[in-house]
Amino acid sequence: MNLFVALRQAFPADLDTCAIEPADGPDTRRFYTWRDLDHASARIANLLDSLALPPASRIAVQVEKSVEALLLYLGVLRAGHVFLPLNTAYQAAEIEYFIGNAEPAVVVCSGRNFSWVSRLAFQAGTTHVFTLNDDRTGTLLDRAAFHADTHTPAEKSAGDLAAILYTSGTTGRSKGAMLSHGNLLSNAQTLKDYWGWQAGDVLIHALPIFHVHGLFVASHGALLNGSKMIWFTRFDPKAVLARLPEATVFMGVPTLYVRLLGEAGLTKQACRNMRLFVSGSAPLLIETFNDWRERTGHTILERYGMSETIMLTSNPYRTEDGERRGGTVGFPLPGVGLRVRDEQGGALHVGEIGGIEVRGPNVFSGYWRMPEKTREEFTADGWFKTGDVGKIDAGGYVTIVGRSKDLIISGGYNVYPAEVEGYLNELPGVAESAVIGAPHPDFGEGVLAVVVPRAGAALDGARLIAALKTKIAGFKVPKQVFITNELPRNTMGKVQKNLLREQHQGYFSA
Ligand code: MLC
Ligand code: AMP
Repeated sequence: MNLFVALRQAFPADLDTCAIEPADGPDTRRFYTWRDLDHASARIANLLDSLALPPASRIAVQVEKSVEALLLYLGVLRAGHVFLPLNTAYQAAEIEYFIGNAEPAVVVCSGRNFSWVSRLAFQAGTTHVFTLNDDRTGTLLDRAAFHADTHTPAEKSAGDLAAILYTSGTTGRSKGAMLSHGNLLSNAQTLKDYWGWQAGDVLIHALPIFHVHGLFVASHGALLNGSKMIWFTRFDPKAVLARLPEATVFMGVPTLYVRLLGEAGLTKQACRNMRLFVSGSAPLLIETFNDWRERTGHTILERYGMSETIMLTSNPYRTEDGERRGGTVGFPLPGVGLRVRDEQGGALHVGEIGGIEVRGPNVFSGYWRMPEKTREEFTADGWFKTGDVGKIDAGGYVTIVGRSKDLIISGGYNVYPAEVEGYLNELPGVAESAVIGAPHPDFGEGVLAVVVPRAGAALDGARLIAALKTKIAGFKVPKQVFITNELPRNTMGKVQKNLLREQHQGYFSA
């Protein structure tokens, strides 16, 4: 079934009630009814139909968060094309790669980026570039306004592609994880049940909508339950706190919880109507888990997932299913298989640490146009190797203890050291570099770089940082660069990042 059809069927009978209430942005007096969602997504789908694109065309979207951006997602599903969201922090070199690799038929960008994005898009063979700004202006909506507000959704089967999410590789370039209508719908239905979504729920939506957490887990959750969303275009802890008494569900990466805890107004009283706080995308520190319980009386439910699989595990919602255990990511979700294997692929005993492998209706079909990479990431018997390292205890709780992939997660965003090192090494005077993560009180992990100058070159860390900021997304840029004469290497010549991590582990906390 087309995912859009399932979401649309979940709309409440009274289409004139509020579906989305903007809590910030240009016009907070305006709100969106379920009928508005239906009509606006129909107009966008009709516009896409009018372009006579090949079936399952990629629609690449790099726009600021807005309700209209979500409507564009729904319109793309409705028309049967493939949604390709892109982080607004990505700059030209990053966008050039995504567009070149995905070959989208349509690109939607914000008006202020039109000149450079459209140049890259047309070079890559894209035929249509529209603009969409966060104040409801832009050519996309101008054009959609001429189209009918009814639309028969494209027929889709479970295996048909619905979205591509780019996720960086350990080595080499980003890979597009291909997610189908069936992947997304089955996972959304599982979470609706497992997290006890109920009548009267109201979700505070304060995450970006270009990644799994905000776009799928949060939005699908509310839509599939016909629940209202209080919609923030950016996370501001004070503003979120002010609306908390009206809400029942909140989802965030750990940084959002850390920042909310920094607000004196976070009290049991402020959370009096809340039913569920969900955390994920990065490890939630046990201190944050405990402090939250102390301050609010609520136990955060931590879950674990990834772009390739959407949600994999969750702590229980209902007490009869068990307690929510801090420091763990709970149990594999119903229908999800999860096992832990040693480096040779051998089975491990309860409590032993190894690579986490998964399978289930939520697991993606492969990386866009990378059959080799896809094969490498699946075992011979069809399990996906997550690259996360963990264990399962006797009670079935899964704990993630680390990652075999060289990945830093900063504030819920993934940073691949190899990518940042590649950019650093191209800067004048740099001989080589090593990028590492160090514990960070706000972001969980913060990015640091250690750089070796070329013979005779005098390097300045601040200059290197400034140069990187013009090339790659800001969250990937090291917060500090250390200049050194040589990198520590083992006898095989491999850089010993563990030594660098030890050396700099106190940098952000000091
Ligand atoms: C912003 N900055 C960051 C950063 N976010 N630096 C490191 N890590 C981050 N995450 C930097 C910017 O580059 C900028 O630097 C400065 O901080 C201010 O930018 P900002 O945009 O104003 O920051 P802020 O609004 O404070 O953003 C912080 C944040 C945001 C935590 C609200 O990062 C965020 O929304 N994170 C959520 C990410 C998310 O949704 N992840 C889910 C992935 S899905 P300068 O130097 O220019 O000032 C997934 C699967 C799963 O992982 O399981 O869910
Ligand atoms: P992404 O590729 O952006 O989807 O990021 C997925 C990765 O985020 C996973 O492979 C994990 O390493 C990490 N992750 C997600 N949720 C959690 C969690 N609750 N605890 C620890 N790591 C997590």
